[in-house]
Amino acid sequence: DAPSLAVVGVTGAVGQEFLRVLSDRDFPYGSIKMLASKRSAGKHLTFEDKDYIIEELNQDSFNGIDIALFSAGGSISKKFGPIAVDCGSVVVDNSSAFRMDEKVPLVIPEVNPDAMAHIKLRSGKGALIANPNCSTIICLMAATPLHRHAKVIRMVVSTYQAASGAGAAAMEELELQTREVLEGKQPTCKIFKQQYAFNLFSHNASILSNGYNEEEMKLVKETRKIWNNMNVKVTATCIRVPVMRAHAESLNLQFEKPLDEAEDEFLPINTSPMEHIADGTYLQWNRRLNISPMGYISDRIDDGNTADKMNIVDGRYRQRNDLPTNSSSTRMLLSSYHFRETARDILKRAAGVVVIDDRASNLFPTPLEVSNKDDVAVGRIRQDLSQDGNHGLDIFVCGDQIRKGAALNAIQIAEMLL
Ligand code: 11C
Repeated sequence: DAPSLAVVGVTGAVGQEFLRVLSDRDFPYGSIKMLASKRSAGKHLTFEDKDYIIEELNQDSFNGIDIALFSAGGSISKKFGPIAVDCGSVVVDNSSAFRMDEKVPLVIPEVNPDAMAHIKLRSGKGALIANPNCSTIICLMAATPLHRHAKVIRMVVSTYQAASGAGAAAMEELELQTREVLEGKQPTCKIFKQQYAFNLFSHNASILSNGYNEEEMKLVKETRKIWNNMNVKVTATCIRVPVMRAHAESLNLQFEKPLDEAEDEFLPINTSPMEHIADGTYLQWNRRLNISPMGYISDRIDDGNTADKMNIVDGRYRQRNDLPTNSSSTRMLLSSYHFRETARDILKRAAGVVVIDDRASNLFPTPLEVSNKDDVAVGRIRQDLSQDGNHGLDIFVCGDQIRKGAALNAIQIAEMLL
């Protein structure tokens, strides 16, 4: 039967998004407990046409709860996370409280699902799973597919972070300040110490003794843990920009092996695809290939489903069924091709990633474009000219901070538990 859920911090920006994502994804649940602080306790909330009364979080909140989704800040997680675990719940925690705890998996489902493979629902033992920081999730959604191919040895991250990362009150402050400045009034500065509207500033996290702020060090430490690679070199500069809810990040990557950026249209019509893709690395059966329409490979290849086979005849992408239709002969045909693996192809195939990279129109990812969307968008894909031998790449990434950066990632983790 469907799991019983608890949402801790249900009135916050991420708490509210948990509910939207649960509903959007038809997450199966037997019951949901809506938990918040004393301030919100007793208020009513409607979710999927049902009325709920928000309950005050307390020691007994987790009896009978299978999955507890926490987003109420680090101190609440530290206090109540272990209580929920003792009750046998699996806690998916959005705070930084347990991320660097060796015993707690830090998971992005598209990146390191294996890290939580040992955790089971209703095993009699509860467990904690940490959701990474939003900047790390958005960064690694784009960097990991490339890392799998050419191994990232150094990464320079510059962030442009939205108000939502600092919570619903910061979003309200940005809106209020924007109005105030336009009306010629003094902006109200409560959440941030300085004017936010029409400005930007170094991320508000505390500055550490090494000169980095905590947000920057999260990118360093969480990347190492998620990639299970203590040697990857990461440096970051995190900036708060007056954008409502999606973060942008510039990534400069240095690879151990060469990795081309590649042009979209490298397979001309009327020439043998063999010749044009033989210079690359490999084609793996059952992978999605993306080459633009008009004769370029563009279909999804699904093993066992002939209708979706890649059809290339005389260098042209043909309509379905031009190719031998039984699976093994098609497989032989395809395996004779060598597909050139490039950064753009890799990103286009990556789960949870969309490529927006229209150089001709100067159209690339924007925070507005990805707001309220699940996928992380990547563009400005280009070779880093300062590095020799195609060992460097620059990309620009945008992702919805509240969604993939927080609530969606947590609920994908919960889905893996099912
Ligand atoms: C931001 N990522 O955008 C931060 C806030 O470790 O979960 C979230 C801090 C955290 O400001």
